[in-house]
Amino acid sequence: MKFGIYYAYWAKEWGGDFLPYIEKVGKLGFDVLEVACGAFHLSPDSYFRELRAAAQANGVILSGGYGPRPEHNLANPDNAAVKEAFRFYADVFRKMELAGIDRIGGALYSYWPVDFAAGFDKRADFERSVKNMRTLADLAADHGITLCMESLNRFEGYMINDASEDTAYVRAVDKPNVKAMLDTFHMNIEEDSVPDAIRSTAGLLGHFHVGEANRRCPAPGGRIDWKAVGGALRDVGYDGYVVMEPFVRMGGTVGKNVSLWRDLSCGADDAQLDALAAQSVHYLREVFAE
Ligand SMILES: [Mn+2]
Repeated sequence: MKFGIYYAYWAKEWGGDFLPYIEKVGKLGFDVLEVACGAFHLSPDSYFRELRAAAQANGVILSGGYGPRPEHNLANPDNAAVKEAFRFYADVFRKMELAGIDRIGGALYSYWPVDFAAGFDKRADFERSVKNMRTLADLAADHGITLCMESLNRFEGYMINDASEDTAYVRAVDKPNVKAMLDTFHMNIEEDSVPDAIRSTAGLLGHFHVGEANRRCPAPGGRIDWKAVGGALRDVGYDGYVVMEPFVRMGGTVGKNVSLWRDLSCGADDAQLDALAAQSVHYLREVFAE
């Protein structure tokens, strides 16, 4: 297993320049930097070659995340809109390959955050999403990319809320580069047993996010049993990435999208945030090896 962190720990807006984070996370003890792919269309090809070179120079692996905007919702009954979404994703995948990124995770099967007031038809959306995901999987395969379907809690999504819905979706799509993805923050809300949920994804798990119940960095003394999480990942032979996705600072679109209305960083400055992340990855490596 490789250990990573999502750049948005330090950011208030999605996108931006990921280059400075590559060296930073390497120095903090991470193997992987996860970046947001939703704004890839705004940067030229040369930028993604720079990302690849910087990652190689620092011994850091890059992974991708995306919470699709409504116009990229694969469950949309409007076929013309879905066709536009395929065009958007094709450009993202090509740039991911330039940057050396071989996997992307998130609610790629739907959109995020969901506007529940708009209403939805879960069954019909599932069927359209599965059909369109098969096409998206082929587009991704052209660039050697795996798509990871992140199970989200009920307050952020409706199509895949737990590991059983996740594996059902992945089996329905039935493409080798479409995998399940779990996040301990969401699992803490939805699963009867976090370790059993992980074990139920054996052979299908493509990506894994970690965070405390309140999305702080994993640490001893919290409500997630990290030893049990690591044990379950080992039970299923998981050899992918474990990426922490802490959100502790309010503000901006990031703070709004993750519903952060209080300062969970306790007023930490940048140096203190760095130190917390470094302690956390050190702890995870130790407890997952037990
Ligand atoms: Mn996540």
